[in-house]
Amino acid sequence: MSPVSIDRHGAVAVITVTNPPVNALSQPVREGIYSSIDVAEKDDACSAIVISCEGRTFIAGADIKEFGRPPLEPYLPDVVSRIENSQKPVIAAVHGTALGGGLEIALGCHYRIAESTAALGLPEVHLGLLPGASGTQRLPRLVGVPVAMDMMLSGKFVKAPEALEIGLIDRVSGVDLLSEAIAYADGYRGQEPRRIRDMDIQEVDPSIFDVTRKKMARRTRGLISPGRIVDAVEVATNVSFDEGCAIEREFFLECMASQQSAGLRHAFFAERNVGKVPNVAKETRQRPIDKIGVIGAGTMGSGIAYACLTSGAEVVLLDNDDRGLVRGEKNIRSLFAGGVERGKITEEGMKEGLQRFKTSQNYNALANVDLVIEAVFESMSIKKEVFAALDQVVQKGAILATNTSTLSIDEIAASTSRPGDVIGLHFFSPAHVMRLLEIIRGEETATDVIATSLALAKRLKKIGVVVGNCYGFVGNRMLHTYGRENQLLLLEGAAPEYVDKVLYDWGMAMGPNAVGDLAGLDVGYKARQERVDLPEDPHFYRVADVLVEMGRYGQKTGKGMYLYDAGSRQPVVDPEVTAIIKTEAERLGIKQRDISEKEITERCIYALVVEGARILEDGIATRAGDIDAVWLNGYGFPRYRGGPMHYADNIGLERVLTTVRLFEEKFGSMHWKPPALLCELAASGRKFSDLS
Ligand code: T1G
Repeated sequence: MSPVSIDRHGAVAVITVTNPPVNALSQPVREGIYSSIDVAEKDDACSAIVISCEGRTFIAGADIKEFGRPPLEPYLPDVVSRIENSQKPVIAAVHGTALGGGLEIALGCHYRIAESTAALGLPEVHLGLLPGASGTQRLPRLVGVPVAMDMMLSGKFVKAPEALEIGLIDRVSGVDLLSEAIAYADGYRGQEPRRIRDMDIQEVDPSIFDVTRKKMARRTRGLISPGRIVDAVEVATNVSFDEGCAIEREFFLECMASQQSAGLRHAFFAERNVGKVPNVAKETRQRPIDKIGVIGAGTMGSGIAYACLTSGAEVVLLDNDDRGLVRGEKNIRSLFAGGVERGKITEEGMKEGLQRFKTSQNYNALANVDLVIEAVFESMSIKKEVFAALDQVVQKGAILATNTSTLSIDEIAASTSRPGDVIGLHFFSPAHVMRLLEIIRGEETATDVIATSLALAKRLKKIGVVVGNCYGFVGNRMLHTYGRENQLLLLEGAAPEYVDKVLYDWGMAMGPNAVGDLAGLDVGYKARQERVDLPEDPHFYRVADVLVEMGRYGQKTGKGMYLYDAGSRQPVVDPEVTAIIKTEAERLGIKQRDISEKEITERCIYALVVEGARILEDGIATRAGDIDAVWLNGYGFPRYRGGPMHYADNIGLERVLTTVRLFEEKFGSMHWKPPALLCELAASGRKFSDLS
């Protein structure tokens, strides 16, 4: 049965797309729209046409699931042209989000009417693409070059009222979109349809294209499609519409074939698959999470409290130190003020949010909350005390969550009489910004507590990844190996600034040494002191340990791996650190040498892949894509590379294994013994992505 139907309302034919969940333009949808236009044109009783959608949204784009496979006719540009060449006026009735190919379908229509809550956009750039159904040629004609380029380069969704202002739509509907669209279409009966392809592009200063390229270069370093978007729009100002469409097609196919687009498309689906947790059915009843208690008013606690407040929850922030509590409240108020300044929230929203916010120094204030998130000092004994106290005070059925970044959930749960209600909610700093939320299930964590935690992540607009309970869970367990290789490379002769530059140029948001100084070298140091399972390796994190023991914690002390001028976060190379590393290497009998960029990249990134494979073997992550989602959203891994596991799949696991074996020979089996899973997949020519 076709996902596209057509019926007539008076003299207006209504073409309806029904292809849940988002009316994506799969081949049957494209075929259905194309043939329905034919039918409507042949119907003498029809004088105008409406294209509308069932369900929660207008067409949200091409069907991304079809990408990477041989394209099937009718191709989307041809469907859009078919609409535009209709002799009868075609009106797009937009609700929800008209995105990508969906907006291009609407641009092929002669007029556009949208609900006031609708949004429209061309977010292809987030998939390493550019609009591929003539959007780069029609949009500038309709809204002008600057607005069109901004929409396509940012991928932003434009809300209906603004869309009306810029001329992207012609009308904002009232409550009944479809009947208004039919009446609106009826008003155009007999008139020559207005085709965007016939519009001229508003004159622009040609320098706008190079200015835009320069402005974008830093933000989109290494990406292909943003540049191609600018090229396509520049072409639109110089050649005919048809020539422009042909050039756009070339650019589109080039981007579609790129590993960057494959990586970004993998990221898109990986972040949507994280919510599919074995033995946690989608329909699992959730517990309420409207009243949230946060314990610990430090940077993390106040950031978590702010994130919960902006999600609409009531929040009580608790701290046993009154000055700490004052600082926490002050931080929350300044976060709200910052949000208003940046236009993220309104003054009204801030006022309303602060009305839902309370502070207390008494656990009784948490008696009736639905969820407690503990964010106190990373010490097991302190956390156990906190949870024992919560167990006495908080109402039955409430969820008791810890924001620990490495400690055992089971051990913390054991300090309560209700381990089923205990879960890990590992936020990443800054908690109100970083999208990742690691949800750590304990041995006894109840299914509905996991389901509710996933719902909380969605409500906080975070990527909630359910992971198992082990030291460091997924992200930090892997970060430990990445940091280990960085530290060893320093001893072996690679300067901190060299390692950082190589990995930054490779795509990481920041080099590991700059990250260490930012987070505080003392944080990792304390965590290592608490560990009982560290390998007997005198080289292990030696440089970081020596610096911390010298009081060099990083930015917070003005020096760490680098020097920092007062008030500056700009790392400055410190010759003293070079000397410290050299002395330490000599003491350990390590002969320093020149190290290639390739070795630095492979040792740091393959360390992640090896640990990721071990995490899959241990069942700590459900699927390789979950590990990618963690590293893309919590650790600044370059999104266009899809995450460490996708990157390894792209390299080919046989090649990865060969290099890992070389490292094992050179550096020993303690860190580089190839995981059985990696050997198995490499031997059978499979990928990590074949596992899930
Ligand atoms: N194709 C296939 N599946 C899609 C999809 C798409 N375009 N968009 C969403 N889904 C699935 C998604 O995988 C999930 O599936 C379910 O829908 C709900 O999604 C030629 C080339 C529309 C704002 O980039 O931004 O058109 O997990 O969890 O939070 O120029 O989905 O339930 O099985 O995200 O309410 C351009 C991508 C494509 C829009 C809804 N369009 N989608 O958000 O739900 S390229 C996009 C979104 C293109 C043309 C080019 C969001 C949303 P499952 P969800 P949501």
